[in-house]
Amino acid sequence: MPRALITGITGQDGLYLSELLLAKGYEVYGLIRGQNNPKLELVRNTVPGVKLVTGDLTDISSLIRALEVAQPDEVYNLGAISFVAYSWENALLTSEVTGKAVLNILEAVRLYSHDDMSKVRFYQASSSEMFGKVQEVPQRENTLLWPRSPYGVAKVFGHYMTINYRESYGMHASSGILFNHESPRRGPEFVTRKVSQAVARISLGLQDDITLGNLDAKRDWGFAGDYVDAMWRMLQQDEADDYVVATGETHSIRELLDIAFRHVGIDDWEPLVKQDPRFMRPAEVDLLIGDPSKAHDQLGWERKVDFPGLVTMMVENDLAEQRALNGR
Ligand code: NDP
Ligand code: GDR
Repeated sequence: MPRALITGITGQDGLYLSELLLAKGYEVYGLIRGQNNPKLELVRNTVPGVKLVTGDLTDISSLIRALEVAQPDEVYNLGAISFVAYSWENALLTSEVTGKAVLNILEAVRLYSHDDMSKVRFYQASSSEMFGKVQEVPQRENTLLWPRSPYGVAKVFGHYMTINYRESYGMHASSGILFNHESPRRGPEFVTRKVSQAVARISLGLQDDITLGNLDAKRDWGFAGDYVDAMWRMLQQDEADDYVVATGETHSIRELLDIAFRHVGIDDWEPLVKQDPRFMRPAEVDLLIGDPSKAHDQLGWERKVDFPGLVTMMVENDLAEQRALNGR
């Protein structure tokens, strides 16, 4: 039975990846931080087969201990401070957790493996946020990186450190440059979930309007359930490498609003959307669109859910959730 250790087990991707690996017959361990993590019950209820081990990415001794407990064949490093807007207000913390801690886990894997680099395969959750200021459209594995947020800069560090461990020590370390991926499990701070929750509540008469920031930014949005499959495929290759995972389509926040509101029968939605500079970013990533050709050709990866399918899935989920919460 193959064994995997996942950091970021309480997050959106941690849950989907756990489900995928459990279904494939893996013994799955999840790193969980804090003495009383509020998401512990969520993990236990959603993926009861996962074994939990405490640890924090900023504490290398806890990572070595987690590796000794899990004895994994594969390590998926999904843990991070992942909210871009938060990263300006907490830049040093983001650098520690999203950036420097990647080195902690790479080093922990190296020490645990006693330089036997066939022992563990490693996945790093890199991000399209590393592309930042548009240099090339669509963005590919070798597009120049020009990050526009402390989060993006931290991810660049983790990305190159992963490449460096592959080149320096021969570690089977792959970096997935994943474009935005969403789901009903997305945190409510991210724009897709903020919109799907608000649209559900507005249509049920529980909320009057929604306040957002920049409506013109464009993102290449896919479904998280499809994207974790690409992570797994990367670690099944003979050689480690870096891959862009994206849909190859881009949509603005306005298009997201249009599909979500129309799904609940509201065509004239503009009066319901307010803008507030509070939700604008000091530096914006205006346009993201990825070229997933390499992942298609070498990993045989395909996305299954398209953009309208994703938005309606999220709105339907929030309608059901809000009805249950509010007895409607
Ligand atoms: P989430 O924000 O949903 O989950 C982040 C996870 O990181 C949580 O489980 C959180 O645990 C954990 N974490 C935070 N700080 C620490 C720490 N100090 N030690 C250990 N764990 C910690 O993110 P997603 O699931 O959406 O994303 C997974 C990864 O992929 C992240 O690295 C993200 O940056 C990256 N990524 C995501 C994309 C997306 O569109 N979703 C696109 C590209 C990259 P806790 O509950 O304890 O806070
Ligand atoms: P992003 O996702 O920054 O791309 O990072 P987010 O959903 O936060 O923002 C997407 C775009 O929407 C604009 N926007 C708003 N965003 C939020 N959160 N709230 C608002 O009210 C709002 N109004 C407009 C933003 O300005 C931005 O342009 C996500 C995270 O999952 C990262 O961890 C991951 O690396 C990248 O995707 C790829």
